[in-house]
Amino acid sequence: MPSFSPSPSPLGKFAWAVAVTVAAAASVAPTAAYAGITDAPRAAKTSLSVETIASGLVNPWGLQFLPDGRMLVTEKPGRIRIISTDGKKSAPVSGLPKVYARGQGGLLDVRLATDFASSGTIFFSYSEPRRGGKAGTTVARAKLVLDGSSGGGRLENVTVIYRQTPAIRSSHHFGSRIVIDNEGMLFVTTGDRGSQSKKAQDPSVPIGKVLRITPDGKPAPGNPTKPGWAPEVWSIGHRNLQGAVLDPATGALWTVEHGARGGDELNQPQAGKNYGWPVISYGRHYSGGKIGVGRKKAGLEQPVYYWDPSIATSGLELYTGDLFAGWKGNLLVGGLAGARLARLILENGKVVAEEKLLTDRGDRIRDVRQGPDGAIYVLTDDRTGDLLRLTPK
Ligand SMILES: [Ca+2]
Repeated sequence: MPSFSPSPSPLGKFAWAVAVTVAAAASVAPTAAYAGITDAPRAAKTSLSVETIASGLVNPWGLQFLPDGRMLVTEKPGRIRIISTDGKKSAPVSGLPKVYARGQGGLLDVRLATDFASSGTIFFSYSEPRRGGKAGTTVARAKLVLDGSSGGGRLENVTVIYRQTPAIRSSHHFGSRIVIDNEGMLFVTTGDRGSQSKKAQDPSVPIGKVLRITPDGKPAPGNPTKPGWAPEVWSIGHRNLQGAVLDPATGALWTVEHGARGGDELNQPQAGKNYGWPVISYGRHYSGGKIGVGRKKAGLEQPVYYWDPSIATSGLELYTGDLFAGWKGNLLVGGLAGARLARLILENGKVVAEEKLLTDRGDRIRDVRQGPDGAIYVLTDDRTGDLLRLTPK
């Protein structure tokens, strides 16, 4: 299916909207015939109830459920708060390191260790201030000690386990999500730091990569062993990955990454493969210029799906619950500039239909997680961001 390329003229957005409307009218339901990788047929519409659980969160970035149903939320300026099931926000968890809270930088993702219930161990990623005004993505491990009386907590034994190098003087493209795989290893997504896109093709440098490390930050066993590859590198050629999720049934990793204009991608990164940035892309530079050699090149992977116009992909979840009938196995993608939650229906690893949810609110969606109740929880990116709970209406 040919993609529609919006023109940079003021009429471009309008023309795109017309094209989408026409495409939707032509194919209302997913059909086996659809074999494209963008603008999938529109999925059946879901009616949602949207409940604001908590508000006034400062640029919340990462959401994680505790075993008791409460939630950890990171705020980009460098705080973790614990949110009770009825929406009460704790004081900031104490003991966090200083973060580089500028531009896209700050406290990013948080993830519970698989043995959290007994160990209290969490992992978190952040933009770390480095020497000379530089910064880089860093992953730390700590013990979260919950305080029953205040509803808050503190971090103990904070240990940096991994530092992306080299540090760069830039506040752009830090990634970063943490996903724990079925072997207990950590996938960590990074970004190309904006000014370092060529390094995304250099497998010896952990910039513009998916990384896979042990809980101690060492290269994970089973990583690709290819000449010139740093041992922690899983896949290369990525621009800025702010969404990642594991398919627990297959162990496969799914990621979304910000492209340039019109080139946001969904990928299923596999060991040792090259996902193309900045040699191939469906997007164009924001200046309008062509990227690399075009859309395809032998030896470079194609995305599973891409968005044109870009929605500015952030959080990514794979739905496994029962509350939303028929959603099992769907991917949910938060869009920042796109101000939506995209629901992708997959068949045989391909996107066959897409639904655009929450489009009437104008919220930038930063993270999306399935709760223990099967409801969907999203964080909106704003100086006074919200934690929303979505259920079927
Ligand atoms: Ca790509």
